[in-house]
Amino acid sequence: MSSNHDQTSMIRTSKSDPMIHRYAKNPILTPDDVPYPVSTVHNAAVVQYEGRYIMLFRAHLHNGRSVIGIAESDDGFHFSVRSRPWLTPADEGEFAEYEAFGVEDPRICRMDDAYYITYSAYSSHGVRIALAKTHDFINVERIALITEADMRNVVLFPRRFDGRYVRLDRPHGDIAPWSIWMSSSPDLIHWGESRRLIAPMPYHWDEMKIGPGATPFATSRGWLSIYHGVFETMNGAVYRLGVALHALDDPARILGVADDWILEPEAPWERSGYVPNVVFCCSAVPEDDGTVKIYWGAADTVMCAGTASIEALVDMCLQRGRPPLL
Ligand code: M1P
Repeated sequence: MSSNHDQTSMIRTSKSDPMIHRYAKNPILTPDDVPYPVSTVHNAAVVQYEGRYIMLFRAHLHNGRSVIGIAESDDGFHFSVRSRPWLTPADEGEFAEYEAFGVEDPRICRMDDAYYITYSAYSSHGVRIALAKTHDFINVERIALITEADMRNVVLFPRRFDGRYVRLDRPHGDIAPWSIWMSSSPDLIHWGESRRLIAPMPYHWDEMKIGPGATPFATSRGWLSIYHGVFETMNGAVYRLGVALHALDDPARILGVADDWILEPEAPWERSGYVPNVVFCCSAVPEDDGTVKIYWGAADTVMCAGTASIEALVDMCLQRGRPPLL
């Protein structure tokens, strides 16, 4: 990682040259597109499946609790929503106890022929992360609750390292700032070897907390990981997106964390809604043409999309980096 913290070494030269080019017809999905009553559509995971795009999105029901809906698309921008939610709180067994208040913020990771979903399970006991699996986006099998309370924002790496699965996670804590951690597992169920990887930077755009966002994807120069960072203002918190690069052979080795954010709330539907001033990412889909489609929930109310150059994001991490830990 470059140690150069020089404010003049900007990669971007103007606001008309953004890192993420917003899709012209944002928002791509709103509550009006859902054929059952919801008040929000946000924090969605998108993956390619059998030549199409599948989206799992979080939606608030009119009782204030969240379910996970499903939508499909040919081009990654125009989605149609299936008639029923895809994952609702379990009604029996261990999951029922821990999902009683809702299921939220899915992330999808393809490994071999399976698609693994990590999602937040809310209950009076706090928020835990649950792991589920699907092969066809019709049937879903819950596997395990893979964290204690309180944990959010768990993303899996899509391969094993020295035989172990690896994830990024984000514990809550009253003493330490809310940082991005890494844990590993022999079986996706039992996790350990936890260590802190990236911390919020004081008086920076992410000084209050950060959290893993999209499932990391491999580039020729490392794993790209898009995350969110939060800054507390006198007018409430502002959620922005940042990017980090992990070594291909060892994701615990951080090659760069971009100093600047890559997206901030600008559009009216990002600045105003259920929770104002939020862009929150749960997925990024790399394409064969060197771009990546990035998806974000806007103001916890609607879904938006944009595209970015993968090389430009990698350059940003390597050429305009900041220390991952202070
Ligand atoms: O309202 C913004 C986000 O707040 C929480 O995220 P985090 O704990 O990472 O700050 C979650 O409730 C998330 O769903 C929500 O979008």
